[in-house]
Amino acid sequence: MRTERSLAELFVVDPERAEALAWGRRGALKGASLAALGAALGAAMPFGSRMPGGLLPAALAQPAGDAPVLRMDGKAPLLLLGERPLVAETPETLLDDDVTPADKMFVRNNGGIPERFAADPGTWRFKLDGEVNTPLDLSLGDLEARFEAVTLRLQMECGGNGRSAFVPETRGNQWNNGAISNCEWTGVRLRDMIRAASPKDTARFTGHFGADPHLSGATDRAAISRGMPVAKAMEEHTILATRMNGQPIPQLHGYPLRLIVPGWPGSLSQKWLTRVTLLAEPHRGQGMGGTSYRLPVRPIVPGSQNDGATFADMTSMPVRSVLTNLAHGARLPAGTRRIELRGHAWAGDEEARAVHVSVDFGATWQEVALQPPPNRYSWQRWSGAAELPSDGYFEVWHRATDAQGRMQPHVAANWNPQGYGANAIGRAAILVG
Ligand SMILES: Nc1nc2c(c(=O)[nH]1)N[C@H]1C(S)=C(S)[C@@H](COP(=O)(O)O)O[C@H]1N2
Ligand SMILES: [Mo]
Repeated sequence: MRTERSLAELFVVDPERAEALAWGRRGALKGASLAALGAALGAAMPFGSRMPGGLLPAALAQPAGDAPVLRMDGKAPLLLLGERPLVAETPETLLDDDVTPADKMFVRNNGGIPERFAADPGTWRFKLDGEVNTPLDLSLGDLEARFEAVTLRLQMECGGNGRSAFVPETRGNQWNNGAISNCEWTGVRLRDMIRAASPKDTARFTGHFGADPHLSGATDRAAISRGMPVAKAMEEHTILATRMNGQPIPQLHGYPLRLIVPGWPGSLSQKWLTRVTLLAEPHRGQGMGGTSYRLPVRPIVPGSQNDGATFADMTSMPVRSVLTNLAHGARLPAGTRRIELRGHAWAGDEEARAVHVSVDFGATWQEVALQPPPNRYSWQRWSGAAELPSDGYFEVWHRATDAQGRMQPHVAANWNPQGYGANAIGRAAILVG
């Protein structure tokens, strides 16, 4: 079969270039993808004639399951991306629940974990200060007694989710699509607290502070300290959470108090929250300015140097989908002619409006069922099925569209030095027979 031959040539002649040409997965070939390629070469590609020129099969381009695994009490076997600070991503097939259980929640730390507070939430204080007439200094009891509690399912996604798709490679954790969670959070609205503090007219931005130590041990440096425009802080879904999935927040995820800023980069959702300050100018904390959580307003040359001075802060995360019932690299029994497909879709501040799937390299797409979110900022369940004409190598492509009509693009777009906002179409390679 012609496609198989050109595939083999592509691999033998120049695998690195082949990868770069294709869908943007870079890096050396790993064991599992070699095995998958071998399988793919041995298999018929029923839709091989529809494969766009220059496209590399996902079996080759995306390593499957060869990352080190997190082994930690209370956590599922997540993919370990870094140990110091601790960073781990959730494989898409572990994201099947509508509400993400604590053990399956991805981990992104920038500093250490403040163990010292785990034993004594009674001494925890939260301060709201800065451009306000009446600063607040509250215990957790005060906070829960004074302000109304709300419970919401909220997506929380790392600004760098999908980063590994950028070509050339960008700085930072090489996330696939698993830096996303959708937990049920209980807490009080930040806006109620801001109102109680009587903000001044000059209060236009926030700055967030947590108790986690800087990795260097320096006490005058924050592991991360980001901020946002007050308009986002005043949204009714921006909350200070004390409970997650009906339980105290796990220590690793911010116990006893954490900010949740749904739809925007996860870095705004400060864990181990001790203070929010209101500011007249954008906050200048760790993770603000330059190329941090900022995107080019006009595209820059991929791989070029840039200080980010003309970039804009990331706000809403872009539309994305995950496939949760079928793993990339799955092998299905010979004779399988119909596959059930399901997952979640979300779109930052927007709702997802549609999800489409394709099993013939994007030549044809079919729309699948998409549920409305149970509340704004929750991800949405999608489900459907696809028919396969025969045994062989297939790719399941899934592509979400947001309420503005924006779709996941074919490749990670708007390259930026720290690799934010990559939301390319999802592709899972499967082998039938
Ligand atoms: N105090 C503190 N808050 C933090 C971080 C951190 O390192 N320290 N990391 C942020 C980033 S970059 C992300 S993506 C999310 C990750 O939350 P999780 O580890 O609970 O999944 O927390 C955010 N809040
Ligand atoms: Mo993040």
